[in-house]
Amino acid sequence: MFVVATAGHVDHGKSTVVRALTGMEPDRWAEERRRGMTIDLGFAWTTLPSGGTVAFVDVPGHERFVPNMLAGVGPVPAALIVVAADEGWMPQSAEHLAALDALGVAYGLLVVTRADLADPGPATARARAEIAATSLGAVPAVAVSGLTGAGLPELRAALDRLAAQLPAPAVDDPVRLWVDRSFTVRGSGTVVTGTLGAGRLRVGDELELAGADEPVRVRGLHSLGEARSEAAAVARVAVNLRGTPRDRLGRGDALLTPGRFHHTDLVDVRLAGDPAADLPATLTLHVGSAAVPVRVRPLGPDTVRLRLAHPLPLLVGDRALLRDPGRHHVSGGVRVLDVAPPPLARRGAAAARAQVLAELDGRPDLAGELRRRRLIRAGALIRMGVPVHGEPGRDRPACAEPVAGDWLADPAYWRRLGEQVTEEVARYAREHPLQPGMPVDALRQRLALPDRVLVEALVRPPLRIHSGRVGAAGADALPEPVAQAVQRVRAEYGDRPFRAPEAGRLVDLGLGPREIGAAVRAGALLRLADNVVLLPDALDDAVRVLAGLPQPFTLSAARQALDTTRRVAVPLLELLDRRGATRRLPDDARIVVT
Ligand SMILES: Nc1nc2c(ncn2[C@@H]2O[C@H](COP(=O)(O)OP(=O)(O)OP(=O)(O)O)[C@@H](O)[C@H]2O)c(=O)[nH]1
Ligand SMILES: [Mg+2]
Repeated sequence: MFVVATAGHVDHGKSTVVRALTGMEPDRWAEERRRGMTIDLGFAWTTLPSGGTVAFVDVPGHERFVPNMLAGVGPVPAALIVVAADEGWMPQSAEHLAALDALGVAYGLLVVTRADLADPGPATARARAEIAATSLGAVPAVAVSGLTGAGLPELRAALDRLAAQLPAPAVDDPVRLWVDRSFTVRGSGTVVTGTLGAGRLRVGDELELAGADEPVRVRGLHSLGEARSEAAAVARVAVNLRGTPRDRLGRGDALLTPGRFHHTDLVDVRLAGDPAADLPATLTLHVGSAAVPVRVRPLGPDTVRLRLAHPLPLLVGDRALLRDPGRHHVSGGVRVLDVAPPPLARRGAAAARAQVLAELDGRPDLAGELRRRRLIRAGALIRMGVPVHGEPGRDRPACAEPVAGDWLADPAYWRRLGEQVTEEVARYAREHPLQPGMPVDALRQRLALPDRVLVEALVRPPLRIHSGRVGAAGADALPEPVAQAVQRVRAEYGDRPFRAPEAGRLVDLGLGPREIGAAVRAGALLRLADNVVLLPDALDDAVRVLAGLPQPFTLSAARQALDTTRRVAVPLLELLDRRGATRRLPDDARIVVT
């Protein structure tokens, strides 16, 4: 199937030619048929001589309904430009063509209708000249009469040739179905329709709906009036949604493959063509079937920042159109350069941003994004429309390799971070000589990194992470001054291991509360109570000595056997009790547990 939208001035015969080709009525509303005028989008389809199917999105020509026209052509990559032989080129011929040009529509046909009423030659020549100057370029032209049927076989053949030219649809891309219609079917609930330009839909799929917390589920699927279990792009589809009230969505909403689109209300864009210097400060942005008021902030000669009245799922490279609804004027096309641009808070930030944008062309560029953003999750880039595996057919660039988790980094920035880690850890060691290394989280904050796994990935030998701290390998050994103090304790008390230094003696040895804390954390001293410390091997030695006593033994017997004082013996035995090495009996005597 391929989908083509009509375009052209009011009453030039768009609906008539669609009706003649398909035998279907594109004007769905009684009011449209009564007034003989299309108001909203119409849908019809037919089989071509080749056996292929063409589906039409028939648009209104009246200037009042240009927003409806734009919702129809927005997601459709081919156009049937209709001009009446007897009226020739008219204002909405021009406005519709400007819209197709702004959206970059590159495939189309010129149909000169009402050829029974006037010589189609002049209208054809003028229209071809106008069209040739746009993204459509030179297009084939067919003269037809809806009245006599003349030219219809030629038009069918021309549609077949157009279909053959269209690029193959990207059926594996994520789905972004712009809703052009929503209604309720009794017994089935909410149904939305749209032109599926890429990807595929299946019954049972879960889709994301902007602004909704819960995913929506595809309950049923129709294409060209028939129920399907699956529809692949390009296709007109009607999607029945399970449990989604009709007032939750309508034209301009999009159903999305979950997790694949970034919803943004701020974009930097390039204006196509020769941008008018006096672009109004507020305009309407048309993209897909959506129309959203935007505030325009000029940045560079052909770049502007758009603040959207509500967020849309936009990708880098998207084409859209700006229109001045007051002046009935298509201001021009835009190409999305950045869907997550930085705020412009500082003085001169706008000028600097303009320079950055001057280098961008809307083609997603992984290395460039990483250079500008320095560090970003792969998922976030994918949601902006930037493939993280490099270009198909090209070597995967080194920067496509995550540095940690799903984080991607600009290689130069990552190298600088590695150097900073060494500097920060050395500085921390100087400022906190008693700490066994820099806490990982302190380092993360110091480097302004958003995720701890990044710090972990940046720590390389000789640095290492031990107990949540970054230090030189072996630095969980003691800071130098403490190590020396412990050494002195060992020299002095090694042969009477249960004699704890008195408080004054500890100070003489260089062991204040902070030093004792550092030594205890590092396992170099054992703290029994405030200011009561032993060498760490004392515990095992004590158990050995106590096991040699007649069991059970009293506190006093233990004190004598260990050659120590109550000051040490009481907390030491309590510690051994807690560790289960000794057990205290009801009469306060103890036994060694074997
Ligand atoms: N004689 C003659 N009349 C035609 C032909 N095509 C359309 N008409 C008449 O022109 C009028 C407008 O035709 P439509 O098909 O409704 O035009 P349209 O472009 O769809 O109009 P809008 O949707 O309102 O923009 C109708 O009265 C048609 O009968 C034709 O080939 N020959
Ligand atoms: Mg019509």
